[in-house]
Amino acid sequence: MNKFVVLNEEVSKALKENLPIVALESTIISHGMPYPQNVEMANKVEDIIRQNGAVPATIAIMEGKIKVGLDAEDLEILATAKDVAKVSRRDLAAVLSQKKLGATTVAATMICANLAKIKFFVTGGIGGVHKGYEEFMDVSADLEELAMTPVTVICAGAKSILDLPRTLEYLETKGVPVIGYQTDELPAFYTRKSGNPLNLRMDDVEEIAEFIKTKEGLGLSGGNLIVNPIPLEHELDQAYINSLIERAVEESVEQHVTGKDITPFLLARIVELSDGKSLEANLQLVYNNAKIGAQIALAHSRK
Ligand code: PSU
Ligand code: MN
Repeated sequence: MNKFVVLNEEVSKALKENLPIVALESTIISHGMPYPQNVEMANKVEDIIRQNGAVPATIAIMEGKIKVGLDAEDLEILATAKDVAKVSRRDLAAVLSQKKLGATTVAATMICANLAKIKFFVTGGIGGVHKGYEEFMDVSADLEELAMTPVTVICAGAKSILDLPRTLEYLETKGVPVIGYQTDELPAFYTRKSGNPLNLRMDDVEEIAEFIKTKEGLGLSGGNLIVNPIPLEHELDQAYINSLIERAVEESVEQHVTGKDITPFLLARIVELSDGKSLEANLQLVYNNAKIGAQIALAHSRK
């Protein structure tokens, strides 16, 4: 094992016994949701993964180590501390060497999961190509990571804070399979549809597990993206949420928010503008992803 990686007992035992393991990110806790819903989510998502037959491994940077598998106290710290660094690929070595507290994005969580030999990772949504790309050239490092690192990411698509058609084009160029779970189009996080068709659809977890085994058998590098629509009963109205998103994006431009602060700014603003409705949808889609992600990891481990 890499010398920076520290496993907790549950994850260490699962690795030795070849049990299915599902990684979880910590940026969603520290920078993606307000307290106390963030820590409630972090605990509940782990329980859902256990209930569905896999072992959860939430990942964060603490005291110069990559902690894989956190305890309740770690989760509380990540949920409440004011000085948590948002760690993407660029930031990983610096936050480790300076022994800062860091929450990992999708990109950094994929890197750390791969170092710990974990193949599955559940989250809410990935980063992507931002709106206004022509001017700002803002593309999340999550997309490059999906191109490189052999981890399967289960999410609810990407938010329409992003330029979804360009995000799909980027993933196609980089050779990342994007598989719709029981859907023909890219879900847009708060809504089941986005109007962007996918070329791959799979309707059950066995089929997805078989696909992953096949890709492993080919020795192809890079990750996979499984997009799982938010459950119907929790979906938000498309016109409603998109108008709030547009307003939040306009405010981010007016206030000159840049770089890694853009995504957290937009997420927090959408929660405020929607009076918490977006947060409730966000929680529900993460729980749904945890269920499907654990089932995929379990099906894969049985093959
Ligand atoms: N989208 C969400 N919630 C989140 C994020 C994205 O709906 O918490 C976080 C994830 O950690 C993702 C990161 O990897 O934001 C992307 O940030 P950036 O666009 O700066 O790469
Ligand atoms: Mn960015």
